[in-house]
Amino acid sequence: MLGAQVPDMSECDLVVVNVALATMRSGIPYGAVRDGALAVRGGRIAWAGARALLPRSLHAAVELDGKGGWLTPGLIDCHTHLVYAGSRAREFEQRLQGASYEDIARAGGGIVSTVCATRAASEADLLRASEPRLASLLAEGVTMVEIKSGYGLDLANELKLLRVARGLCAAHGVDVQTTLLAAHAIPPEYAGRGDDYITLVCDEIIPAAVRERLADAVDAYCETIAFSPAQVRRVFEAAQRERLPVKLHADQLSDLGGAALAAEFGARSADHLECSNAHGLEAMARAGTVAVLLPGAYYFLREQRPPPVAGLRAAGVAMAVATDCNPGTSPVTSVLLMLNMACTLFGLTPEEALSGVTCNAARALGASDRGRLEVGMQADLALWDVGDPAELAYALGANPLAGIVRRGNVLRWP
Ligand code: DI6
Ligand code: FE
Repeated sequence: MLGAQVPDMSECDLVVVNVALATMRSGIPYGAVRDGALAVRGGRIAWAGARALLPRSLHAAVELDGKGGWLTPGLIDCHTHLVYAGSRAREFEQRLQGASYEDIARAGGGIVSTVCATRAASEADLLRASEPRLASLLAEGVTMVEIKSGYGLDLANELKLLRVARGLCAAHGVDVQTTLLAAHAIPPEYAGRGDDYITLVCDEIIPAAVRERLADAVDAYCETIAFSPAQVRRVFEAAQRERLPVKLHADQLSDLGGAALAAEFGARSADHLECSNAHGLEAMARAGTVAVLLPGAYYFLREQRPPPVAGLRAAGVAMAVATDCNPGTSPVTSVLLMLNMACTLFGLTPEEALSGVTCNAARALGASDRGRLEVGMQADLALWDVGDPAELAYALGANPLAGIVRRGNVLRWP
C-alpha cells in the first residue's frame, strides 16, 4: 500500500506537501494520490503516499509547498536525434510541392544532406546548434533524454556525435542515454555498397564506440530506403558481441518485419511501427519489447497509417511516446505536444500518453529506477500547475511546468 513503507524516516533532505501525486503505479488511473506527500533523501525517493500517512517522525531540512499542483516523475524523451547541424527547411518545401520523403532520399537528399552538414561541423558547432533543442525539452520537465548518432556515418563522425551528446547533457546536468545509429543511411562514399558499409559498422564503428564508452545501445533504420532485415541482423549480432542492448526503427514506411526482428533480438524497443503486422506485435509482447510511438514524424510526413494501437494494447505491449527530434521527419522539441498528438492522432488516452513519457519511456531505456514516484526511484520530479493530469495532453502549446527537481536537487520551484 502507498505510504506503508515506513523504515527509518527521521531525516530527509526535503518533503513535498500540498500536492497531488501521479505516481504512475499501475492499478488506478495515473497511480494518483490526491492529497499526497513525497520525501527525498540522498537523491532518491524515500517516501511517497497520502499525506495523512506521512510518518510523524519524519523531519526534512526543506519543506516544499506544491501549491495544490500535480507532481509527476520527470519526463523522459526516449527517442531523439537532437545532435545535428544544418536545416532541412528546403526539403520541407519540396515535400509540400509533392516530392515524397523516399524520392528525396533516393535522390541523395534527406538524411545524407544532414550528414554533409554534420560532418563539416566541429564539436563546438554541434554543441551550439543542439543546445536550444535540448533546452526546450528541459523547459518542459524532461530529466532524461536519449540521443542517437546517425548523421556522421563514418568512424570519426559517429564518435563525434556521441561525444557531443554526452558533453551536452553533462553541461546541462540532465541524464542522457546515447545510442549508436551508424546504420541510419548508406553514406555517399558507399553508394551501392550497403553491405560493405555494414561491415565497417560491425567491425570498426561499434567496437570503437564500446572501447571509448560512448554508446549505451545500438539502433538501426530498417527500411527500403535504408537497411534490409539481413543487414540489421548483422548489426544486432555485432552489438550483442559487445553486450550492447539493441533497438530498432521498425516498420515506419513499409512492413519489412521489423517488429518481429527487434523482438527476436530482445530489443528494448521497436520504434514507429505504423506498418507492423500482428505477428510482430505478439513477438514484441513475448520479448518485453516496448513500442515507441512517434506522432511527430507521422504528422510531419503526413502519413496515412497510424500505428496499431489497439493491437498493441490487445497484445499487452507497453507503449512509450517520444519526440523523434530530427531535422527530416520530426523537427519537434516539445514532449507535451507529443502527448497531445499521441491522443489526437493515435487514440491513446491522456494517461497512456503520460505513461509513454514516464514509466514506459524508462522501460524503453532500461532505466529501471526512473519513471515512477516510488520509494527507491531517482528523485526526478516535475510539478505542474494543472488541476488534472489529463491537462498535460489536452492543452496545445501550453507549458504548465511549475517546478523541477533533479536527483533531489531543486532546480526550480514556484
Ligand atoms: N527517424 C529517423 O531516423 C528517420 N526517420 C525517423 O523517424 C529519418 C531522419 C531524417 O530524415 O533525418
Ligand atoms: Fe528516429
